Amino acid sequence: MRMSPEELLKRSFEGDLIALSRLLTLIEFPAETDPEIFSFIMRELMKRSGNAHVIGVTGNPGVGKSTLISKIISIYREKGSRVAVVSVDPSSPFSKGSFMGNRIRMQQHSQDPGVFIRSTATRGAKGGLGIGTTLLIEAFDGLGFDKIIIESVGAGQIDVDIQNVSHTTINVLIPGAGDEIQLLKAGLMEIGDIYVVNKSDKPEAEIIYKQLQELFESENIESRTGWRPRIYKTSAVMGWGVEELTSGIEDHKKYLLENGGFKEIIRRRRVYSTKQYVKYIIENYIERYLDRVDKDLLEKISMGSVDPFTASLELVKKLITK
Ligand SMILES: Nc1nc2c(ncn2[C@@H]2O[C@H](COP(=O)(O)OP(=O)(O)OP(=O)(O)O)[C@@H](O)[C@H]2O)c(=O)[nH]1
Ligand SMILES: [Mg+2]
Repeated sequence: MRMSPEELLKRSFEGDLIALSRLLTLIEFPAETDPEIFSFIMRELMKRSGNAHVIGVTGNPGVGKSTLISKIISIYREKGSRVAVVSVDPSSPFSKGSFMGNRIRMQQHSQDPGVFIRSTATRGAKGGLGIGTTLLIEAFDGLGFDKIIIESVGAGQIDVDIQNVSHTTINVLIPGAGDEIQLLKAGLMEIGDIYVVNKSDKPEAEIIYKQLQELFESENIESRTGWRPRIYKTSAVMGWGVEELTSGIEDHKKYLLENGGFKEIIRRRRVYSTKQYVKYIIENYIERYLDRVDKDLLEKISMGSVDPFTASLELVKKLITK
């Protein structure tokens, strides 16, 4: 059955799961929808968006992000907040397990109408987020979710992408994360708002916790919003320290609300999202154009009778005059 856009929105606002899934798929793949319908739907959602607290959780594969998020969800649910999770699957052959793992670790919330978990693939996009992530955030925000948690695999660093869309960025480390500490010390790593030493049921956790503490005390490090990063110790499996962590996340939200950072981050997210789409559309256009490059020129390039730079200038000139 096809639903009109009005019907789709109405049912999604009522919490109908089928309508909601359909709406989110439509938003994730905008090129497959009539542009007018798309902009109507987004307009309706964005009339209501701008209130959700976006929390980015990043960290190496297996540090316990999903397990931790599941515990954080429980605490927010006790407070009556509605929670959406966007779990970003890096879609690499090495991460097949991640996609399923994320769902399994958060399964206890699957029957709760106040929790919605959505997986999205990066589909080869650079950085840690898929192109659709920013619009999914906008949609969940407009649908009235209070907390939107993004799970993204960072390769040892907080990727810039997650900082561009999140109010609060959490970097999860585990015992033995010496490399990350080195990167932080060398100033080669973006500074997150909150650092979590997870798996602190292991005694070695104390070492990295102390190292982080020393580093942040000595260097007077601030995150990009002028906030002094906090460090928490948790054991996601045991449920230790998650209450404290969650109240730290709320302190950070309060900090942003008091100094105007909260709205500013939403504005920045929207500009960032637009730029990402412009690049995405142009890149796709160029890919299609390059697939149709004339055979003669390709032959000359591959035989070496024209150098790659000169050939590329010619191709760009042709593309622009088209
Ligand atoms: N000992 C211990 N193990 C934990 C803790 N938290 C998570 N784990 C285990 O670590 C493994 C990975 O946990 P996940 O929550 O899937 O980790 P993740 O960071 O989401 O993993 P990816 O999504 O694959 O990157 C699982 O076997 C968890 O049970 C913890 O606090 N202590
Ligand atoms: Mg996970």
